[in-house]
Amino acid sequence: MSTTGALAGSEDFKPVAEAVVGDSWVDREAGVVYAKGIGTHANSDIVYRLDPADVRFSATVGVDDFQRNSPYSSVIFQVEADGRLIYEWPVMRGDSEPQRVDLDVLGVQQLTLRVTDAGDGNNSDHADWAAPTVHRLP
Ligand SMILES: [Ca+2]
Repeated sequence: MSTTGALAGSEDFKPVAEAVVGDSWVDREAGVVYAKGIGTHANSDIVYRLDPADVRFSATVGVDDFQRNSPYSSVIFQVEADGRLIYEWPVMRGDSEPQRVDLDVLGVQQLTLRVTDAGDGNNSDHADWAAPTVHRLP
C-alpha cells in the first residue's frame, strides 16, 4: 500500500508522507527494520477504496523511533471499515511496544487508517503504519 493509492489523506501537522528506507522505524530496538510504511503525524486520516477481492489488512503500528525518548508522544491508532470502528489500540507512547494489526476486511469498501492525538495535543505524535498490506484473493 502507498499513500498514492489513497482516496484521501489529511494530517494536522504536515502532508501525509511516504516513509522511506532508512527512515526511523517503530521497532529498531527489536532489530526489525521495515522497508515500507506510512509515516504520519497525528491527527491523520488515510482513506483507501478496497477491492471486493480484498480479504485482510495487516500492518505493525507504533510511535516512530525518532520519538523513542520523547515524553510527549501519545497517539491512538484506529481502523474504520465503512465508518465502523474495527480496531483501536490504547494510547501508545514513544517507548510502547509496536503492535501487529491483522483485520478481516472482506466486503469492506472504504478503509480508514486513523491516528488521533490521544486527546492531549499532537506534540511529538509521529506515528507509523509499518508494512501496511492489503491481502487480496488470487
Ligand atoms: Ca498526543
